[in-house]
Amino acid sequence: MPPSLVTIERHIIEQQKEYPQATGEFSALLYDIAFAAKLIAREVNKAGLVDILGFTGEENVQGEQVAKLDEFANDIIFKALDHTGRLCCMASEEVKDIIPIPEQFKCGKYVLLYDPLDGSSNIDANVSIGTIFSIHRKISSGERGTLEDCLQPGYKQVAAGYVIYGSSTMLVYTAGNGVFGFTLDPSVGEFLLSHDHIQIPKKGSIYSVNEGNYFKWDENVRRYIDYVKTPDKASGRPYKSRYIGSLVADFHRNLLYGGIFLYPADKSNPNGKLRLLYEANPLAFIVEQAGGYASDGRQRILDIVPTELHQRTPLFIGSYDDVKQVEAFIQGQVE
Ligand code: P6P
Repeated sequence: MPPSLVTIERHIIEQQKEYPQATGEFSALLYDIAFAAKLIAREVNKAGLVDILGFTGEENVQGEQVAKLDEFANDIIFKALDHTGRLCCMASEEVKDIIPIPEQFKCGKYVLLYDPLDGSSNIDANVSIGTIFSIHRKISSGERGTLEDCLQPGYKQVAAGYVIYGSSTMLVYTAGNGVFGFTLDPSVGEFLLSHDHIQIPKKGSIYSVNEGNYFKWDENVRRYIDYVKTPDKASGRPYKSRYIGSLVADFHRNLLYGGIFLYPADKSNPNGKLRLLYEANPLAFIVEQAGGYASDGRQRILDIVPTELHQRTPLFIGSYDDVKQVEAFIQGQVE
């Protein structure tokens, strides 16, 4: 079957054969997420035409203005998955506490953590935005999910993925057996395999960071940015600067082309800005499966043991050699 005709459903079933112990439940969960992504894509792609742009006037748990599409995406994911019997609980960037499965529905053995629409501040400017998701197994003893089920380190993830709503809508996921990209064919409403076994170049030539924060960073981070900007043909410098300001879009470009994305801690964000559970962890799982690496500057992102649902982390993610190099700068190993 040519890749262009491999739907995500077919791919998930074929992947399931790799894991004889895998139940259809996990495959169905990924299918449910793909279904929610199609519904969100439909609204995102016509957002400019209907009254769904702009802000609701409310604030989310992050104290950020909630864009109408944010709220819509959050609701879509919840309603597409709350009754399926595959989840024991959920957690969303938009919701302060864990989201229980309604009493009337059966609970399942998986946990879904998600950022329904990352980069939403870019919505009105028609810049690519994305959904990010992370799946863990339930570990608590009771029938219904608890905070304990959500606060698991990233290396325990069963699967992770993102949807990027851009010039085309793509769903990229890993279940621990490689990274696969599917492009939505709106004419048939199917995600079709378009990127088989994505691998990120071991070293890139793109750095992606908000340099407006330069004077708020630690001195070693500033030295790294100065280093990548210093011309040196032998080491492929200066790197190209690319920053969209939408994590999924910046990550996706680097995943395909190589490079490093940085959101360091700074004086305004002493623990970094990005969220561990539903932003850094899923992207770290994906990038490691693609041969890259993700760090908070001192340790592997996937080894961090979470203590809070919405905790932040500094994030350095992308090509293996580049992330290892910025770690060496941060740890003072480079003069
Ligand atoms: P800054 C978007 O608001 C977001 O959460 C990520 O998608 C993006 O990478 C980051 O914040 C951009 O932050 O401070 O550069 O605007």
